[in-house]
Amino acid sequence: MYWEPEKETMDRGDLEQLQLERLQATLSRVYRNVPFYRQKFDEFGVEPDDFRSLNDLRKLPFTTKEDLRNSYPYGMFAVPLREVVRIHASSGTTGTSTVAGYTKNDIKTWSNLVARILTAGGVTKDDVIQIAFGYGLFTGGFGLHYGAERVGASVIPTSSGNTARQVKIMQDFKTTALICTPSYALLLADAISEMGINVNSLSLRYGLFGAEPWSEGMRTEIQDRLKITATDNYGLSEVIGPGVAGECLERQGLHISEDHFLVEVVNPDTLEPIRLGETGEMVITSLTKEAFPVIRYRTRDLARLITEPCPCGRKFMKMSRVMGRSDDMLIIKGVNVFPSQIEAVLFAIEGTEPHYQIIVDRKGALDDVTVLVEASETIFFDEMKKQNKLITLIKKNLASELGISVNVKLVEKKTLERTEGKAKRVIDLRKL
Ligand code: DLL
Repeated sequence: MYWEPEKETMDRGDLEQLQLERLQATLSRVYRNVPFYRQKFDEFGVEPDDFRSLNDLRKLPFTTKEDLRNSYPYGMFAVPLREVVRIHASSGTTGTSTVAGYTKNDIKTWSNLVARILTAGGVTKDDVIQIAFGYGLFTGGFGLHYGAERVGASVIPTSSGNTARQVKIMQDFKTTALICTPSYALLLADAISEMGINVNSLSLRYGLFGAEPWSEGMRTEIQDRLKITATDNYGLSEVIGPGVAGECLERQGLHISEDHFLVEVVNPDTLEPIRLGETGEMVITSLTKEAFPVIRYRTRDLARLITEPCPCGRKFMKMSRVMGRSDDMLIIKGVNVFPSQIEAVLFAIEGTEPHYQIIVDRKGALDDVTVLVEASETIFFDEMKKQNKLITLIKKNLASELGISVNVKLVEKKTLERTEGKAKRVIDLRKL
């Protein structure tokens, strides 16, 4: 089922024509209204009229998070503040936060884009949707909320936290679709079993998860434990929030709403375009946003584009799941390692709980990595011999996946910190 069939199944040629028209309009708008972009155009000796094909976009430089921070709070807005009806901001945990503004039209567009993703993930107006993303400056709660209302579903804005209450509401209000981060979905699954509730007695059918990286193993775990079909959706506040891309029920990659976002994939070191289908950093240009357009925004997210046609009939190109952020990549003994690779190994091993943390430290000149894994109760209270056997197995599988050896430590169930939002997988003591 499609939300906007005429757009989602658009012929490639028509789509590229639409993208070009919208790109030209966006470029003229930012040239006229955003001093930062006008300066870049001037510096690179180009004018809005010089963009005759989609490839011409390469005449412009990239925009970075740093650029957005330098224009804090409203410097990148392309409309006067009186036309802005909503303001969100990123958390700013790694520096000044970035601020996103929306006009009335932007909110309409955004709701539609989220409605597409919800529909692709199996949700209809007959669903009762529990939104357990934080409502506030974070785009997750409000973004999904407006999209869910647009679909016409019954929306329960529980926001994040208060896990026992979430479960009670899920039970009493007969929630059919759950929306939150994948790590919070697992925490809810734990709470459901601890409260002695049989998951089959709940009405849950679909889960739409996003806002953080997760592995196929984690999807299997969530689907098995909550008895739902779980899809992945992607977005970022600088680009619009949730609604940039989302999986259909095939669950083989996330359809990008290409009529609103132009995606390039570049080598994060050289910034050169890479061959179609290879993994690189996603760079996104907004094609319809009014208040806060972004041109060639470097997301830092690593993924690859999938061009094979999807059996669902949508024509939009897909992106693979995000394997991690280029700034999350660990370089251990000279080898590049992503937390998601470690997660994939752990989830395939019997006897471990789906909770882990990666501690990176420096011993002398060398990086030293310890993976803390929660062991299931039976293993933990078992004889040392069994525990050691499990540790050896995890180490062996990690070494063969990563190509380097890391330390592994089993910890008791529930010792690692749980989050209601985005999980913190890596603790880097080198930076502390
Ligand atoms: O997380 C927007 C969002 C909300 C997306 C709810 C989906 C659902 P930010 O807080 O600005 O916005 O964080 C954006 O989160 O650059 C990625 O690194 C990461 N991220 C988002 N979705 C996914 C995903 C929201 N499905 C940053 N898989 C992005 C992996 C994701 N990483």
